[in-house]
Amino acid sequence: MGPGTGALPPRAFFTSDAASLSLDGAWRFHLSPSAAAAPAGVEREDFDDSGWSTITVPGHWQLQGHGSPAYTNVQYPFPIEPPFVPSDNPTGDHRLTFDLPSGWPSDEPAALRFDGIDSCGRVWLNGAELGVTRGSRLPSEFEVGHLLRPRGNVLVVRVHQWSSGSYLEDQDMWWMSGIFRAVTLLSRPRGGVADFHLHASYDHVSGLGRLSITAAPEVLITVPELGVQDARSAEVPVEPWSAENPRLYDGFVHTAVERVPVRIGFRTVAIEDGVITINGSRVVFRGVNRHEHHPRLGRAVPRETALADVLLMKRHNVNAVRTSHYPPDPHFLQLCDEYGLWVIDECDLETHGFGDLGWEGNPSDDPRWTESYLDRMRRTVERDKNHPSVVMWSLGNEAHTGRNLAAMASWARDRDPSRPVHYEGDRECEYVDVYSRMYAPHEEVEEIGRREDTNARRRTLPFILCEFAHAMGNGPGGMLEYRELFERYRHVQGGFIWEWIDHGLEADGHYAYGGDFGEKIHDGNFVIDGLVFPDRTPSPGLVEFAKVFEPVRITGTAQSIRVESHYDHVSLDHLRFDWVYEVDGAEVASGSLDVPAMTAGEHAELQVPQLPAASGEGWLTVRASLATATTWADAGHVIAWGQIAIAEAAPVSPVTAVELVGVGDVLSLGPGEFDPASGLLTRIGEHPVQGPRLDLWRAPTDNDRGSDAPDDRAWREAGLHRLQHRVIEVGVREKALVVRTRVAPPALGFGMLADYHWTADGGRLRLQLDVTPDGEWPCTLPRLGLRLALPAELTTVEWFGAGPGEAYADSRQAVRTGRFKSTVDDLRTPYVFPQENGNRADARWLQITAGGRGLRVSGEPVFDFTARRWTTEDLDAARHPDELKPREHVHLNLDLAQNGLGTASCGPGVLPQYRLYAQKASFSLTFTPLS
Ligand code: IPT
Repeated sequence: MGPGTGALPPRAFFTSDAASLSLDGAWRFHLSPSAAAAPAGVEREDFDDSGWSTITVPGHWQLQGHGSPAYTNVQYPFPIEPPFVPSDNPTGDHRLTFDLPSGWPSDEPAALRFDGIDSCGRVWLNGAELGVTRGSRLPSEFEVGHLLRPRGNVLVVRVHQWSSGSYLEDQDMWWMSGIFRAVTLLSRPRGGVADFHLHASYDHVSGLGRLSITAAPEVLITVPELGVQDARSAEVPVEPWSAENPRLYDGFVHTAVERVPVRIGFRTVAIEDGVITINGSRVVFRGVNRHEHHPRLGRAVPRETALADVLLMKRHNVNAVRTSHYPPDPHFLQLCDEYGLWVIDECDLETHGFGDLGWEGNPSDDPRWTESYLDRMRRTVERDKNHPSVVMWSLGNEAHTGRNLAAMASWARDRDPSRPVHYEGDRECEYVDVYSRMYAPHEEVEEIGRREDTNARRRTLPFILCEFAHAMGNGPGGMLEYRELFERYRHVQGGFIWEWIDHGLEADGHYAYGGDFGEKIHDGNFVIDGLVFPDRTPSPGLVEFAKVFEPVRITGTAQSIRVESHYDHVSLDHLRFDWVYEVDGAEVASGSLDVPAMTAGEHAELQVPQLPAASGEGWLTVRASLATATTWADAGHVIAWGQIAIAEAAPVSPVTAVELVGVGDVLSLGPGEFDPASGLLTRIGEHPVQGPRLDLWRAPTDNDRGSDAPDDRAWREAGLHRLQHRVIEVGVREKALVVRTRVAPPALGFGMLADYHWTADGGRLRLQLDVTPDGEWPCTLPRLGLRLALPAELTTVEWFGAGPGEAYADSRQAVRTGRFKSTVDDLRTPYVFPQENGNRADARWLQITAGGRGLRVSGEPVFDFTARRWTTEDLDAARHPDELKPREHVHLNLDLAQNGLGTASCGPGVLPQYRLYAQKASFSLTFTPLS
């Protein structure tokens, strides 16, 4: 249960001008099913590995053809009897023979550094044992200078999948093993920079940066730009570092024999009156939890992928990252320094599975584990202490509470008083500096905001949501209401969405999740809960995040435009403001807007520009975009936007009942033909159709399926997925066709009376649907609307309404009113686990066509629609998107409403104002065939 053995004391991660050699690449590899079955003598230099396969280091063996990944969330996939692990402990032997580059200083010490081995590695160089690593996502260094020779060095690492360390690494992610981060040989010259701790604070009152270095006496710092030369400390006027303006000063930490390039950011983190401030200003974390994940490489995330994450975050208004639940690859933090992200750096620690035993035997309070806990914290803090981006230390995740955590906190505070300590599991806040909760519903956050907490200590602390708005599948809903709380209460300082990326792994033509590798114990698709898909395509959830958390808010009336800055540090000088005026979705004028200089947090009221008179629905869209390119986006990248309603729609002439119903084998009315028995529309103009019929069902989302009392269970118990339609009457009135039905689930007594009232004038057909609940409804409704089947070739979709993306009642900030064009295929959001998706909201009209022929639907005034090539039942039944095969129709849903999304897969459900209840309702649409 101890930490590893033989390693050098932890120190800062840096590169220098001293010699170094990357040992990444192809290694010899052999996997044994257990430690006992592993070959003897692998450490010997003359061991014959010629029959072994090769493996790429860094990498996981399970993703390179040896064994398979396995996913569990909370449960340990082995019996809980710490520190023992299964005898069937997959063991991977890795061997590499390497030469030193010419000029390697052979008489100097050298360190062999492993940035991450999962979960435990025993290391030999040239036959000599160096020690054992534990702490998968933490570095280990071994002294090897005395063992090196110019040619033919033999490095051997025996990695066990399971070790006592596994008990501390029960994070919600794939179990995958191996040397998954870089291996480097570093010359460590005598008299060089062994380690250093840079302190770079900023005094926002004086504007001075204070720089000092804690290190061996011969270590000095030079920052040419600041005129700092061979110093140990300095005080100079500087521009501060912030996530919004990540100003870095390049310098060198040096001794007579070694020079280490450093990038210095001056900033001061403080807690003042229960509020976290940075450089004197309150900050709001608009954050995400980031696991390291790549769909083919797992946690062996290449640098360009880490950069892709940072760029995507910056472009979507993310300003903070919690490195859940372990320190990331060290290069990620360099990117955070450079591009500007606040970081909560979390230690590699989670013992969640003990929760299933009521925390009986939890290592967090067991003194036998103290050294392991402290070791992990030391290695986190020492490695990452010089990063300006790191503004808080986190002890770990879901390890309950106990003395070992308290010991980590006090060690960290002692070692680095410049950063607050975070840990969500300390619910009483006995040893943390920040009160943190995960998935607290809005009302709880509101209570915390009002300082109504019964716990006196917590009432004095800043509050953050270290996890909120679970981004599993379609959702999360309710982000806007969280933002409102972050703005209402100064000490409620934002949060971190769970989570950044879906951990899907490429396999069998789709993204695999738990169970897809035949695991006996697994947690299904709970690992697919990110704002980006496994290939990092932004999901609608990320687009919504970017809008909800935009740092500038633009609102207004027909007279005035309000621009609010929600930046914490920078002014609006880097933005330009442009406007476009559209009438019925067509641009009629545009221009740029003069916005006065504004510092962080200010607002201004501006006059609406002179707009041309035009008849129709007029919307003014104002966009704030980057005036010049930054390191993370081009000039013109839109940071924020707002839409202001200027003119109302011109009235459309209503359909007046003029056509007579024709009675024969079919009933005919205007452009429509109906089946006399069912009353269903069978043809409109030249197009055969089926429907429209009342529809209340949707393919449950992960959030519908979540929680202890999931909505989808109530819906299925109410039979909403198998409603039966009984025709009460197909009534021919003179100028109307009235179809009265009762729609109800089998075996149950309640239902819905649905009356269809059809009228026509010339080429248009109008439907009024009236629904009336019959009996007591036990649950909410997934949707209330109509479905109809159209010819498969109608795949071009155009609409005037909200777009371009999908939108639901509680996740619809990111859509704007406009005219949009797409295809049935592109309307789909291919969630890794199939579920309801693709709803387009508030359509005034919709045209679904092929070569200009097809159908137009108009609302009174609006409707939502979803179009797909399969049925809702197909979608409900599918477990992976590639199971969905186009049917012989395009299926179109036209909805009055859908239930909101919520975030019940982990967290609060749909907020009351977004729930859809069975109640009396009327819904009218006009259908026009296009030919
Ligand atoms: C929370 C975990 O911290 C996180 O790792 C993840 O598992 C998340 O849940 C769900 O996806 S813990 C939970 C008990 C709220």
